[in-house]
Amino acid sequence: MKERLQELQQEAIVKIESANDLKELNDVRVAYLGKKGPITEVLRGMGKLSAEERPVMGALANEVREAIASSLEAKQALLEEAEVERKLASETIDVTLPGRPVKVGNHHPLTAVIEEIEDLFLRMGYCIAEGPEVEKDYYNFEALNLPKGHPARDMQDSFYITEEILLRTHTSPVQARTMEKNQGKGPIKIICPGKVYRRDNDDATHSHQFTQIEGLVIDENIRMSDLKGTLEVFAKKMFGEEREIRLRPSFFPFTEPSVEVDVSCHKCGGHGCNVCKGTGWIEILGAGMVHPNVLEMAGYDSKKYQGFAFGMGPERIAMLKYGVDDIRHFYTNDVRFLQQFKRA
Ligand code: FA5
Repeated sequence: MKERLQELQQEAIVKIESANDLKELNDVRVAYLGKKGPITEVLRGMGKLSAEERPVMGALANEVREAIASSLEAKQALLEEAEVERKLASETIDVTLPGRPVKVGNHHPLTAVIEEIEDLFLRMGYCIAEGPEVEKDYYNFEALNLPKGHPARDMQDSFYITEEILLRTHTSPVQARTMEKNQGKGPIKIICPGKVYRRDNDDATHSHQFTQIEGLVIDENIRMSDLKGTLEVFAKKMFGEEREIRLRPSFFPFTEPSVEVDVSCHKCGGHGCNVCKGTGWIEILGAGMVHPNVLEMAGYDSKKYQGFAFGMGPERIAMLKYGVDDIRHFYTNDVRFLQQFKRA
């Protein structure tokens, strides 16, 4: 038994020495020190030994185990060190390689223009109001003086979901909702940005889904001159201090009188060019004094309160401001286009 134990020790040490990696070393550990290993096997035969021999053999078996264990430990340390060295050699970093460029994103031009418009009106004391894009026919049309069957509904070809529900065609329903919420009392000064939908054919200046920003001011003694002054400030801040505006008579069922607002062409200064189609003016929005019927329907006393409202399309404003020739560029998300609008 003594010889067998010494033989096993030598055998194990040879195998430990020749192990090439941690896995092989572990296999040796399991083979020699495991419960089913040869040392355990030898110890099982101890029962046949005399009482004097037994402790001697037990001590020898422990020595053999410890010798194998410590040589396993030493080899493991060597192999681990070799593994670290191998990794370091294979993962050498070439610090002279050029770095990978980091792509920095920026605001979508439309978002940037909407935020610019919002900031401008917030500084003039307006609040931002929002409303649902899936809207009731009542708020989109009826509460805005457009009863069912009114011919002016054809001005905004609509996506209906049911007879009473549609995708809003403009942001004006937010005015109706806000006035109704105020229960006919007190002033209102809001702008309402948001998405709107129309069954328009997509072309260079039309999209079936686009954005609008509505403005609404309600108070006592509000006049057309307040509307004009507000829009003049807006045009100068948006397109340059030397810009002028002009109001042309128009028609919207929810405003009376109604106007289309033009701004003098920023490219030619009003002399006429390809941007303004030779007229010197560019149309930017629709506006007017809130129709008394709209005020009354929302519970406001139209003798006491007056108001003005306007609605603009930020896509068209962005097109004018940045000289974009096709509205579809805003929706096709070509990074070559989007990257040109880095904020200062
Ligand atoms: C309206 O939608 C009115 N609600 C605006 C208004 C509000 C008038 C309050 C008076 C008082 P209009 O249909 O003209 O008006 O649309 C307003 C703006 O939306 C237009 O000047 C234009 O800039 C933009 N617009 C209209 N249709 C499209 C379209 N298909 N694609 C992109 N922009 C559009």
